[in-house]
Amino acid sequence: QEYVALKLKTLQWCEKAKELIGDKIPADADVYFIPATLRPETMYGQMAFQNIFSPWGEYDQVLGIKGSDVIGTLVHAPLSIHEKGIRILPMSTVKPTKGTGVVTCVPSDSPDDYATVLDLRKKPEFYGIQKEWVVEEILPIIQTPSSNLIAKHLYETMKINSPKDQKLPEAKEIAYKEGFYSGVMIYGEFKGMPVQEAKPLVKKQLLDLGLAFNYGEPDGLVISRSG
Ligand code: ZZB
Repeated sequence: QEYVALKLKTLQWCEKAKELIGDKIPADADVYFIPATLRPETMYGQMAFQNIFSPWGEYDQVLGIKGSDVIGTLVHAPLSIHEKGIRILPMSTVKPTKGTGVVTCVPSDSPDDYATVLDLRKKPEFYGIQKEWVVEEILPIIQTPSSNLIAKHLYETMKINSPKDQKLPEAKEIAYKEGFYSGVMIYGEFKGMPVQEAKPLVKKQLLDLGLAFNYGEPDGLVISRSG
């Protein structure tokens, strides 16, 4: 899998993380969260950064910190319309075995992200988050024959009703195909261009700006892949 690994710079730690980090990380150090994506062309619509509940890998040399300890932390997301930063939020369906185990949230084009965003807004107390951290308005980025918000469209027409819905892998495949083969950019610098052409250009832009790097992962490494 040819991923793009994004560099999300930490702007402000949440209270819990501050406490745990103490003086283990110098106050002026740049700290990045690194989600892996296959859809660099959707990065304009990042509106939350989702972290796993389970502990991070053993490779963390400086300190060990759980995903749940950094929820609410403010990070800068490359190209996102939310220039003041986005909050780290929980996602119960993140796989610790894929990519870096953390993922960026694009509810316009990812059915999994759309389902999670709806659930987070429905149960903020359960997730221990503030409702305002989950932005209400979803930015349309790609027009396909069926919608300019394909994730919402599939969620509704396929009658998906939770982040754990069995129909989500199928919805993801449809969204990938439709976005790639018949999608046209309707936001950003490459507006008007087919997704197939814009994708490598957005990727190059992220790499040139030093906001991302290439990240390859053998397909076989992933344990619970769908399809
Ligand atoms: C942003 C994005 C926007 C993504 C989109 C998808 C879509 P795949 O196809 O199964 O290989 N991802 C990355 N790491 C994880 C993880 N540890 N657990 C769960 N999801 C993860 O999956 C690759 C995609 O899965 C990546 O691309 C990432 O989400 C997510 F509009 O990044 B993506 C139709 C999909 N649209």
